[in-house]
Amino acid sequence: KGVNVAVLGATGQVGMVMRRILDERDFPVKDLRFMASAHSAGTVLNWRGHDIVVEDVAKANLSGIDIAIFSAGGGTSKVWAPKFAEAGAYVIDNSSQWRMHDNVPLVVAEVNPEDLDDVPDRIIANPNCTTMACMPAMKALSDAFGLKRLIVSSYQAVSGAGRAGVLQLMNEAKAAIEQGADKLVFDGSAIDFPEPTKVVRTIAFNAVPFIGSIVDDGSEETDEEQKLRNESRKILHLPDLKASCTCVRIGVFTSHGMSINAEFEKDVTPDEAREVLAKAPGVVLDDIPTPQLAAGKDPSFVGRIRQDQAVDGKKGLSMFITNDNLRKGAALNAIELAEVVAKKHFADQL
Ligand code: 11C
Repeated sequence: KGVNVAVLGATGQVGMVMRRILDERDFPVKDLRFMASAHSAGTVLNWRGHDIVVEDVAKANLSGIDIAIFSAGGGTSKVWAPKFAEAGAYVIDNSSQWRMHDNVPLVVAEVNPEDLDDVPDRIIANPNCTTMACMPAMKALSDAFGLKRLIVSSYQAVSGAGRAGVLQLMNEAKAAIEQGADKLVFDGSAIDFPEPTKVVRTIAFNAVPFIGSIVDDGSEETDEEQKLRNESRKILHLPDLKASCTCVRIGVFTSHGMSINAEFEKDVTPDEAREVLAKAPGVVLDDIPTPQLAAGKDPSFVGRIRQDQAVDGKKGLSMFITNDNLRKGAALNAIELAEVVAKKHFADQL
């Protein structure tokens, strides 16, 4: 009994969290295969007491896989998602490669699961972690008050840039502590930091307003900034939603934070918003929601809800949201989508 699952990108940071969550949620696995590029193939990973050898995806036999969960980057996904789908698997992809394709549903499990009713190409996309963090709260508020406009500033963790981002923060923080970090109080160049290896500027004790790459459309936005607008429109079924985002990396290991100014069709007070959010799936209210509070947990923590004083009347709210970018922002939502697919398409195997 159960479904045959493959995880592509199993040795990466998100892959590791996927392996952990498949176990934690007791996903109905019949056979589990781990795959990666040739570089990581041959690694042995333990899952529930069994050693599983990571297969080189280029040499793997793709037949018999029911659900493949990918977290291996857009380039890998572009090549391999259609091949896995052709071999009969439903592919749940964590990269940005397929998110905006018409035939590919882009789904947050508690927000728009109905979009999984039609999966014409057998490829399903998992949203970007910044979008994911905002969606459960924005969906609930939008249903109640009619969301019109979103202005978001992100405070993103280094694990969003992969293990290399984590190591950069570690190495820079160590160098700063060894040299007397508080010299930075009076002189930003007082510490001899190692050359940045992943985040484009020093990230320890710093904030870097640049994530992803500049889009070649004249907007001077980064692709990370555009994802929030484009993905929110698709997930919330609000094609005309006005949205703009400034994405900033900060020296936090895990959990992205989002400062949000949202404008609505109807009047809404902070108390009314809290009442709606208290009932919203995937949302937990907290007075001072911090990334450390969210790291290792599932919900989006929402707090500091205020009337937005820059919007006339009572049609605007300001708030802060934080969510674990590796769990709900990546691995957890992918596995929640796999659970829906398993129930819908492989019910006879469960
Ligand atoms: C970051 N959000 O924090 C990015 C990582 O489109 O899936 C994930 C990028 C994506 O750098």
